Amino acid sequence: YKNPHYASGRTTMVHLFEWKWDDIARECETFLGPRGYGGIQISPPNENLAIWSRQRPWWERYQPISYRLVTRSGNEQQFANMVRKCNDAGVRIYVDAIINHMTGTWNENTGTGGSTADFGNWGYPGVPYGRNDFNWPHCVIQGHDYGCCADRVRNCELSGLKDLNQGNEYVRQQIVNYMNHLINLGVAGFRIDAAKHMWPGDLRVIYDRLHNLNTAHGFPSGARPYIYQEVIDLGGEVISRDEYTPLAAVTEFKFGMELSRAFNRGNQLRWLHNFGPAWGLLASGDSLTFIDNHDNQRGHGAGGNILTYKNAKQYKGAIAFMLAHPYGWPQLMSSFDFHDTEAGPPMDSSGNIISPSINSDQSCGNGWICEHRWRQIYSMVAFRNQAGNSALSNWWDNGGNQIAFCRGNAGFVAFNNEYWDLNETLQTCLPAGTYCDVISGEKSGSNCTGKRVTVGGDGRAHISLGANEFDMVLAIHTGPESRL
Ligand code: LAG
Ligand code: CA
Repeated sequence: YKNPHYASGRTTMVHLFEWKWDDIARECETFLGPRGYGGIQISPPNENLAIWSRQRPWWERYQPISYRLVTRSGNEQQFANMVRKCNDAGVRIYVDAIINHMTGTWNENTGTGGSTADFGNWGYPGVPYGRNDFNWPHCVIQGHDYGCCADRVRNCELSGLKDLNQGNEYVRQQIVNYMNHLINLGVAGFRIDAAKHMWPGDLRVIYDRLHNLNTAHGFPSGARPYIYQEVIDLGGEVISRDEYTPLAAVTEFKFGMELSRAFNRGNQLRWLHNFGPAWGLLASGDSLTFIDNHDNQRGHGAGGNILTYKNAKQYKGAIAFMLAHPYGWPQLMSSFDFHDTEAGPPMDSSGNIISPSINSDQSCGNGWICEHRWRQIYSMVAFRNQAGNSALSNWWDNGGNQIAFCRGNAGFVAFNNEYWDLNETLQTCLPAGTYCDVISGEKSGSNCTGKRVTVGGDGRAHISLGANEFDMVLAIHTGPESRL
């Protein structure tokens, strides 16, 4: 369950938060496939409660009302078409699976596909679920439960969301049927929402009943789905991420927290020389890594001081470090613009999501940020693909906030997070030649639109990164995007 089954040479996925299936299909063919992206985490595809009383917030999608594939992102036919087109473009689809709970209690009770719920009787006829399928006696998780009481964290309600009993054989089978339906449609794996709130033993039973990935979508025979479990473990709680790594991969929230701190100048970049398990992070192969996610970019979930698109120079620095560094399996965030932390995606007055528009410089409009279309970000995806599994070498730092390192003989990256310029002759480990920096610009025919770096026969090159430049990173590599 720890292999993402990317198409060969691909390494990185992006969370297209609240995107519609038709838009994702097009994005796979026109951008993500050609640019070397490996996969996409999509928003939950199963029917959710439509919460008009709160202006259709983004979080209504975390309140399932049935397992029918009908949401604001599209219907089952559009879903199937998306998965087919993305797999054909070499881009895998990973589903955000909400299997811990159903909805909370609201005055309105109609789902995005027309299903209803009878909250007072724990009734979800669209599945169907009834009273016996939920944990009993009814209780709600309190803050202090996280420090003492694993059974309450797993058997009581998370934010008042009706808590399914995954120990119940009927419930298990409904969940397995839902996930297998998605596997049959060609998805490559799952994010397990709120995994901390379910018993590892129950999850193991569910995972082991999942089908192999669909060979008609290009997966090798016998391939198991990639599973990354959302467990927020920053230490100090009774439930640990280590209870979940024997099952499958786990989201490593410490990763983005530490890199956000460092690139926010709360810690010197030089200390990153041994970033990884020495910092208390999970083993690399167990670790789904990211800077921000849909929760902590808006202060939900673990919250904290996390870098986002709103702090672009520091954010692009942290993302470049994530993608240049060999640790973990990286995931990028692709956001819609928000000011109100509860607001849903760009939508019209009927609640329909408005598609992103694409500007002439490849960036997005209509309220979509599309970080994955920022040159400094997609260029580092290509860098990571080129670096493959080569080791980090030739670490250099100035004793403070200027660092540089190589990835084998395939890539070189430098960072300047000081208030003064970086001007050094450094070992790049690359073959002699001329390279375009893929951060300040890109290769255009036989020219560079940004900086040009000349590597000598000894692998050394003069590197300059001004403190006041638009970006704090310089990156060159042996792929066709950089080598002249
Ligand atoms: C998650 N991971 O464990 C998701 O990443 C996170 O986005 C989900 O919370 C949560 N677990 C449940 O799947 C989000 C919002 C919550 C929201 C919840 C359900 O962060 O704020 O709760 O989705 O929509 C909302 C209200 C609560 C209310 C609850 C139940 O904010 O006040 O009690 O709905 O009606
Ligand atoms: Ca639970």
